[in-house]
Amino acid sequence: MIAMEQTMRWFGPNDPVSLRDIRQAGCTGIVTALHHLPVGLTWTKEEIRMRQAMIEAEGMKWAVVESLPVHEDIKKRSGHYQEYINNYQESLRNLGACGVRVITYNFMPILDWVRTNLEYVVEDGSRALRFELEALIAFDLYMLQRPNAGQEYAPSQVAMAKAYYDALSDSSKKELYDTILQGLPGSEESFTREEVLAALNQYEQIQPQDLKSHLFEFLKAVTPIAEEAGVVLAIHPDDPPFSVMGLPRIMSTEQDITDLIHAVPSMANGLCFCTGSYGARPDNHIAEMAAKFADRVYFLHLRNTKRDSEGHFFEANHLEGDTNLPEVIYQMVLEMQRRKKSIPVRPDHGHQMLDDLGKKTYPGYSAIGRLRGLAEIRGVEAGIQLMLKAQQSA
Ligand code: DNO
Repeated sequence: MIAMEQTMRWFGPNDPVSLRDIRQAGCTGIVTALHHLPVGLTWTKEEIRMRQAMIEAEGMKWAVVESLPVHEDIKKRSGHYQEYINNYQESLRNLGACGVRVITYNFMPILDWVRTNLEYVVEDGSRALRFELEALIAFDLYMLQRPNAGQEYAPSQVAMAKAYYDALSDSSKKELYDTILQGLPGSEESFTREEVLAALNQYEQIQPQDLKSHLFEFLKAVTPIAEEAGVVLAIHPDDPPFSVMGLPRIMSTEQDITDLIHAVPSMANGLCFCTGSYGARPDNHIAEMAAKFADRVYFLHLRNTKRDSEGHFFEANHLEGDTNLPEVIYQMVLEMQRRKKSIPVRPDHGHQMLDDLGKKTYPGYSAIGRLRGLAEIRGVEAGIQLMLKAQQSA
């Protein structure tokens, strides 16, 4: 029976988790990107092959690109967007020529994922990433001081955020600030207040439907090239799956996925199905979505979240939390048999635990927590396969 291709994300030669570590976790595939190249530049075959050679020297293959980032000009459809689309097309051709076939990207303006606490202590002493709505609102209103932000929140939310902010010590304020403005995962850069305000301001006139149409225009330009090059695109959802700091968000719900496929039916237009991102919304029914869009899932991020009624959530262990991951894995096992092809999966984040508690790691990407997640995922999949085989022979 065809099984999922087990992968982990690797941030490149500076990642404290080595390729050897990932191999020992049982992976055959690597998920990585050319993080050292500025966003928008073409990825040349030479650069791609250099990275591939490092991975292959450790007995694995470069299974998925995460991410081939989309330049802000493309999202805003302004400035040099046409040139950046040309570069993107060229990068797809080069990746295809080198045999790297799954390309993850996202269409979140300015910031990638956002959390307000990177060291939330769970009751077993491990650490997880957490999102507190009032912390984000406090940041927006009292630290960033984004003009007009006050009008976007309900008075009760403002009151909660004010109380939250007033209770913070100076060092906690600084920590909150740094946490939210982390920049992209895998990078150390973060942004200044002025830079963020200027960037946010450029999205002032861009409504969600505008951003959506910019995404569809982008896909209309790149999917024909992807088809020719033999690669598929996999869009990562918004994380968290709702608007932050007034920014438009357009890949958060089941309807968003339906619109995406409807606008650009090419089979090169697919999904990175991230259960942790979609799962932070109570109105997303993850297992049903996995079944409905199974044929478009080209990459699977398995992660769980535990929500509370106030809009906060933290990243729970893979088999705990609000999402039933075995149900999702079951849908993917069925899909792989239909497609007669493996789907790459990675444990998306893990708790910082055991020896890793004393180490400096990329938030969410310490080795041992992900190893636990992957081992659990692998076990669930093996059980499902056994059950299906027994059903078939009955
Ligand atoms: C966070 C990740 C995201 C993801 C990008 C894909 O840990 O899941 O940063 O890599 O959004 O483009």
